[in-house]
Amino acid sequence: MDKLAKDKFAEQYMENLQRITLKRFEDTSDKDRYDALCATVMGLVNKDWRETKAKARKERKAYYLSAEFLIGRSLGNNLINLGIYEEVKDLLCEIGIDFEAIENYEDDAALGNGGLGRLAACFMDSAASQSLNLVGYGVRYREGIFKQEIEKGFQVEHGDSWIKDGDGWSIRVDSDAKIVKFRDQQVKAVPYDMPVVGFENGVVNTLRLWQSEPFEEFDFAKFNNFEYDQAVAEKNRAEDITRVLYPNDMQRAGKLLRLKQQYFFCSASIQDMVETYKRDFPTDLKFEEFAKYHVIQLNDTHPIIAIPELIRVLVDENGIFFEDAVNIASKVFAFTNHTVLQEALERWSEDLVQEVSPRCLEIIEQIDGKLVEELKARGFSEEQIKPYRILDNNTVHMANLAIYVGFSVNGVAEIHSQILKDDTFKEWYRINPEKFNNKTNGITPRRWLVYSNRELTNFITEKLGDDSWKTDLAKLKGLEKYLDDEKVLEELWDIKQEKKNQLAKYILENEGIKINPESIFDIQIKRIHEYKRQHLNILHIIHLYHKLKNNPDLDFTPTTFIFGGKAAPGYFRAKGIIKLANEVARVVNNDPDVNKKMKVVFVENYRVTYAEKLFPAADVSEQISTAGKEASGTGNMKFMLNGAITLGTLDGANVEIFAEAGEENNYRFGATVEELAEIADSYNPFEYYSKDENIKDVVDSLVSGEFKDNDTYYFLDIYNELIKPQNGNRADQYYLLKDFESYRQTQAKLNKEYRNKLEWSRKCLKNIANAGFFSSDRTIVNYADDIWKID
Ligand code: T68
Repeated sequence: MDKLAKDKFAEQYMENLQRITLKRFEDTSDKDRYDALCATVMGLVNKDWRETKAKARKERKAYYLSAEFLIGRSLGNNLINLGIYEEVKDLLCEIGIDFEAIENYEDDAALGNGGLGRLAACFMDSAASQSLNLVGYGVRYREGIFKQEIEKGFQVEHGDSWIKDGDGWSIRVDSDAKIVKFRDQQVKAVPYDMPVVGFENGVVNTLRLWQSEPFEEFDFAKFNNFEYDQAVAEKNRAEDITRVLYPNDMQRAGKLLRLKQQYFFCSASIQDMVETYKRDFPTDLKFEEFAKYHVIQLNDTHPIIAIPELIRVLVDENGIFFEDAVNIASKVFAFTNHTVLQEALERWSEDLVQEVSPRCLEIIEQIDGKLVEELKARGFSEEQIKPYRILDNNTVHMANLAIYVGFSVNGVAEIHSQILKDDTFKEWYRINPEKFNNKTNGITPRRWLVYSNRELTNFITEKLGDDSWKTDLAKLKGLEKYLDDEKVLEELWDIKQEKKNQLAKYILENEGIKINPESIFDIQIKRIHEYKRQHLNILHIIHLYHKLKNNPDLDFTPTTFIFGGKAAPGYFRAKGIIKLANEVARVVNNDPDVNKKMKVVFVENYRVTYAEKLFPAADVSEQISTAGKEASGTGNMKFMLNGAITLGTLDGANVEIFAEAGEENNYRFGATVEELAEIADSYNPFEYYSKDENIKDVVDSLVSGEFKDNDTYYFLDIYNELIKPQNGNRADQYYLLKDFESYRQTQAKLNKEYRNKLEWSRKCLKNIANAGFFSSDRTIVNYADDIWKID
């Protein structure tokens, strides 16, 4: 910003502040000041936004359909991408405004559960920064993911009405509202557009989130007829559709309202595309050319209902033949899978689809009929056709629908994409190998490094000589020339120490726990799930605790174990894991025999904004899922980019992290996918329990009374799962006991090696230097080149 721009910004800001509040400057609140800043930034991006839109008109575009966008805060990110963060901060400081207080005023836009939703947000940032024509379509939930409170060690959920005081980052576009018709209800879908600011490139793309509203604002006929309750009920029924985000990741909801949400935003988005197409190409409209201008990426199974919806709109509203409509759809849709867990792959009962959109069900039946015919013609028997069926047993298999109609199916890391071909979708791979491809996930370096770790950002820019790495992350490789430079390695260590000091201060303020900033920061932050094995980490902590208790002089580098994450409200065992972490923390932290050497912290309400403080401060990144279960992971990449060492299994993108940075610069442990497949039928966790004293000791501690679960049976449940076969399933579904010893040894090795500061710092640098591949800029360009064919 030059002087002129700065003055203009200041002037605009004061003008906005006055326009919004009618108050004297001294009387304005943090909220007033925050609102004025939003308005000023929105004013600043307005022109680029309009111009980006105008330029993209009549051009081929990609559309990212996602039920979730986990955005977090926008203020800092937008200022960074506009290239004016520091200037604006200084400027506000000059007029006596506490910038940090203003930043903290903003609520997270937490419209997602975890990795899948955050990936969508990173993709939007990267597409804009790479000047790609990508439009995001999603749902404007009034309540995002619940706020987590920890009470007596238990998770308690609270509502997250993030827009109750307004939303400075959206523009409501009434003129683009759509009508969405359900079998028994019509609602208005009103778009709220959010600007997606590219990094210092003048591009501003659009994220369009739909809000459900009553078709008629208020039924006065009913009201006047003394049917007041019913008039209100109708309004509520419409608003219910986008009232709240479903908080279960990895578990299909199977609820009518959830399918309604999906159909709601898909129908509105499809109508939007078709209408815009007709407006932009008014003469000799050829729908055969629709696919020339549109490609739609389906983020998991949630938006797959968009396929029959597009066909419905083409056939019923535009007079296209069914066959032609399917043909168009087959060139438009591409599908991304994010999990191999069967319980997450969506299947809807026919009744539910019928209740939401009878016409879509009819179209699905027709598509299924076409599929069966084709396979029969290829000589498939009834039995052989079964796994392909879109409609089977009165159930609609969403993934099958997308794979059959779509032209592309991708997994999100190499190993995951391989498992899709070998296992999850092996039948499809046999007949359509050409549809299958991999797109390894990535993260945006702007939010996850430039914004959240300014110290490391400055270090990198200084060492590389310029800051072009911010949009070309492969350039980090240039840092390798400092691998043997002791001064630089010490500098890097000091930066990590500074971030750890900052986190320690924040944790003291927010969790009331004092931690030693010089200890190893060992961090596991992600949704709580058995397959992610937070309880493996906890069992190992119990093991260490017992060891230290027995031998206070044990040679052990002091370590702080940090956890964060939410459990789905209905997931009993995940909630038990949270209670266990908190209970172990209580016991350990209050034990003067050990608490100089180890501490355990479960941070409350882990979210994007907390993550921004945690990743930069980590020494050890816990990525310990059962091999074959974590599709990719993206937290692993955020840790790596911020100079943490991965302690992980050969799972998801860990495999690629080890390959890029070198296994010798990380800590790999545990069984591989192949090893687990081999023992799947013979594995007996009880043997591990009875033969390994360490294992027996920690497993027994779950029920010995040492840790108290307030008679909830949470700990007994975990104990049982580990060693008692249950309803036909063997115990220890996720191979904790199998991997325990390997994990213990690797932890011990790491704990020792941390003391060699230079060697450790060298590993950190090696990881940072090789994190370039994990930029979502690379990922999004891969999508654009291979799948979307947009430049
Ligand atoms: C995650 N999936 C994968 N799902 O678990 C993770 N599910 O390995 C991967 O890195 C990430 O996707 C991005 O590809 C999820 O986060 C959900 O959040 C989810 C939400 C609703 C329903 C099902």
